[in-house]
Amino acid sequence: QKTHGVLALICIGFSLIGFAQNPIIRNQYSADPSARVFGDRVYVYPSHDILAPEGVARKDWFCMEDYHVFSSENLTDWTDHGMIVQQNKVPWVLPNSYSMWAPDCIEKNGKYYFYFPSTPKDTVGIGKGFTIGVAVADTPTGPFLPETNPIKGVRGIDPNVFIDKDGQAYLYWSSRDIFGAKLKDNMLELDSEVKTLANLPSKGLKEGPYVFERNGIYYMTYPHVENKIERLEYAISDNPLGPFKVMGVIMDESPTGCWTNHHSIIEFKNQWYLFYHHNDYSPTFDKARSIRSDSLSFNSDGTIKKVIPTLR
Ligand code: FUB
Repeated sequence: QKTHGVLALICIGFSLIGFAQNPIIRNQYSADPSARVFGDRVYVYPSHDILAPEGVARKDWFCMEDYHVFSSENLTDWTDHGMIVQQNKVPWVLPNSYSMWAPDCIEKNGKYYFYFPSTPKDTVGIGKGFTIGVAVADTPTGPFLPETNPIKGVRGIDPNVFIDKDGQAYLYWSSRDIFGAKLKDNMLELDSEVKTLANLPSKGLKEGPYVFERNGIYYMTYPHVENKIERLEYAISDNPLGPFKVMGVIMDESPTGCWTNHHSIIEFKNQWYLFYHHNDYSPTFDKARSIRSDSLSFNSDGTIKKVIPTLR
């Protein structure tokens, strides 16, 4: 009796501080969650993993043809607002390339800018590989109108956008190293030289940068692979483009073998959260992933306490 009472109290406590039930999206595979607070809701823009359709996409690889957006007011009940961008409706994306990888979305002056990487039709000036484009909307759930061309000067995956307190926006992305540049006010063009961010690990940075600011500290957070599986780590700086100082681990490698992890970090109703992914619904195939969320907290010196993933 007493034990049940204690358990009930622990559960109520967990729900008050916002431990979500994991995985948080249960109607489809999802990965690479970019969470954002817009108004009084959290919106999540993930990749949408699907199983490769026979004959048109590589069976054993990542396969994505579109993006959905989800939102919640309590981090427990999630609404799927439906598809917002589809590969064959983006003028610059190579049709049926199934490579709509990790996106991000941000609000500026009442417009919502959705950044996503994919394989371009026209590889002149880009070469083989990915580039990054933008779709723009008047609300967080769309309709999003894709730009005709990708952003000039960007080659790589996993866009992340950060807007500083002075209104300056920065775009980050990966292509072995992590790169960053200022964005123009229109949020559609680079406004500076591309910088390779300094003093991050020299090996094992493949993807997934995510920048946020707290108490004047700029946190560059990223997955880092040393032994096949990605570990979420972070570095700090007093400038959004670095140089950075590597600080430590946010989340250890998955013990069950999902080799990618990709995350975002937000503050919502005075609590910080880490969004990330795992392959909960597809334990034997780690390209069909599911997004998760757990509380995250800081030590008094601004360092991040390691997050231990919660079970379902
Ligand atoms: O989802 C495809 C790729 O896997 C992402 O772009 C990476 O961050 C990794 O999660």
